[in-house]
Amino acid sequence: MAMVKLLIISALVLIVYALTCGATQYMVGDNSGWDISTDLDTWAKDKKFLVGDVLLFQYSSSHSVSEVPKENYEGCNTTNVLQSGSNGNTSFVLSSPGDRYFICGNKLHCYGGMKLHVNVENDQGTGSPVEAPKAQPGTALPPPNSKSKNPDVTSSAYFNHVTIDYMFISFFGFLVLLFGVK
Ligand SMILES: *[C@@H]1O[C@H](CO)[C@@H](O)[C@H](O)[C@H]1NC(C)=O
Ligand SMILES: *[C@@H]1O[C@H](CO)[C@@H](O)[C@H](O)[C@H]1NC(C)=O
Ligand SMILES: [Cu+2]
Repeated sequence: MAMVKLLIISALVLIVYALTCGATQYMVGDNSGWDISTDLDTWAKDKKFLVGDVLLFQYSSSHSVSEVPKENYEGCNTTNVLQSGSNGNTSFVLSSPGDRYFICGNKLHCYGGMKLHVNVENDQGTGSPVEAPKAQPGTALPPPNSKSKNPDVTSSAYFNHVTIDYMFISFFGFLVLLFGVK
């Protein structure tokens, strides 16, 4: 009996490990979504964004979302948009470390606080499905460099798949542990 308990605990640990190792998809603003009424600073404050994570923006038709360089973020300036979406469901892959800046395409909303800045960190853990650029351990994060970013918006489905694969493999291992050892 004790052996079975041990196996179950090991399997659970494995599942949790697999879940935390996969890329995370963050729903911006959680249930409030990407909205003028959402306190986005507070939402972002307690989160650690890692390379490979995905930001999913969901919003009503009066809004849009644009990624802009830092210079344009402060003044809600949409002249130099890196990438944007307006269909109500837009995801951005955080494909490299550094700062990323998002604003609503409606300037007044942006002035009202509908803007989001996240700092993306290198994933120090193992098993990340994303090939993060190999920085020397112990050195500071590279300075933000928006020019070198090449986020691929369409690849977010791939990251979801990877996470689901991890879950599946873990669950399969769990079953093998439960029924294979008697
Ligand atoms: C907006 O940014 C562009 C450069 O991206 C700059 O030329 C322009 O002057 C800015 N507009 C305002 C109103 O600051
Ligand atoms: C919104 O986008 C996410 C990620 O791209 C996707 O998983 C989800 O199915 C989409 N939802 C809708 C309602 O289109
Ligand atoms: Cu808006």
